[in-house]
Amino acid sequence: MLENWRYMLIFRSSVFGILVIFMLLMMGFWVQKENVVFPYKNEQTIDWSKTVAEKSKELEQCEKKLLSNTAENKSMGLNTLTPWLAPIVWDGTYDLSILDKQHSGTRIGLFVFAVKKYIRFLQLFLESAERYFMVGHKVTYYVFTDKVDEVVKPKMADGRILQLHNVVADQRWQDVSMRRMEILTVYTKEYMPSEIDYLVCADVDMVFTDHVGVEILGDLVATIHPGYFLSEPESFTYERRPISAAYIPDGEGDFYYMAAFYGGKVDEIYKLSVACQNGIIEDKKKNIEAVWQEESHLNRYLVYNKPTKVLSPEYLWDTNVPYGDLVKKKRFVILNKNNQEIRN
Ligand code: 4GW
Ligand code: MN
Repeated sequence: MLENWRYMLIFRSSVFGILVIFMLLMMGFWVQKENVVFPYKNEQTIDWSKTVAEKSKELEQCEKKLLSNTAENKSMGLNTLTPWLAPIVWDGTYDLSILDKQHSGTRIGLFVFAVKKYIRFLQLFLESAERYFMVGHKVTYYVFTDKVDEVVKPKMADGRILQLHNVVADQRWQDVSMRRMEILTVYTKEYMPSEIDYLVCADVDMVFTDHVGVEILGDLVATIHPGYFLSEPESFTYERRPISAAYIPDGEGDFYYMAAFYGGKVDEIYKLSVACQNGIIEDKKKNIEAVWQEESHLNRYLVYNKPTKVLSPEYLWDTNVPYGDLVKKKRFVILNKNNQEIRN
């Protein structure tokens, strides 16, 4: 008897359950029909073109990354981060208003040699720097020349200082170029620590053509050579002779940096210049010279002392090299010089 009751109860509750499910399903159909469940169906669809436009900056960077990741072009030169996660500065990768505030009060040095016939480049270099280099910040120009009397002082903004220094004019141009390292070892130790926070070293046969500001500052900063930003490391023109102090073995090295624009904290440039100068002296003792003089020693140093920031070829452009369309801003441009005319 008791068993029967139990079956009756189970049977009844199952029938009841099925009925409830059936009713819910019917309600569902009704509700959907009345457009209550999906009321947003009639609302506006997303305007993707607008979203895409807003994201254009990000996409530009993605585009660069995609380009650099294709099979035929594994070059790292278009990335925005190095493999050791240092930023590679391209237009659009930094917020200048934040950085300018962070650097209010920062003192920046610009080191340049204008020896012998290269004095002719100095005026344009300085005038363009007044227009584009670290505008609104404290700047000291450290100009080294054998012709102090011939220097034309540009009209300078407040907070900017021009220091003129005499330097010997080496006979060989290679020595003129390398002499810069020796002078750096002295000034970054003796004078600059009390005068500036960061030092930027530049070639003089150049002109600033667009903004170059505090976004380039970092502990140790170097610029990718415009002729090699798409190249594979095997084709970098590092010093490949093991006998040289600038030797870099195959398989090592990340970028080919150009010695025409690099910088960092004064003590970092002190360490860099001492290492490079020692390499130059070692090579001289062996009666050899690195393939690209101090640029080779600089590249060697930067393989084993990774820069904390890398500048894209926007910061060192050469109008004679291809793929300029990948480099939207050309901020610091190499002058086309008449080699015959300026040769010493
Ligand atoms: C060939 O006769 C010369 S002269 C190659 C360099 C010379 C030179 C270089 C010079 O007579 N005086 C001088 O002050 N320099 C400095 O070294 C100057 O700051 C110049 O920008 C830097 C490197 O030389 P560069 O610009 O000729 O090197 P590249 O061709 O690699 O940019
Ligand atoms: Mn140059």
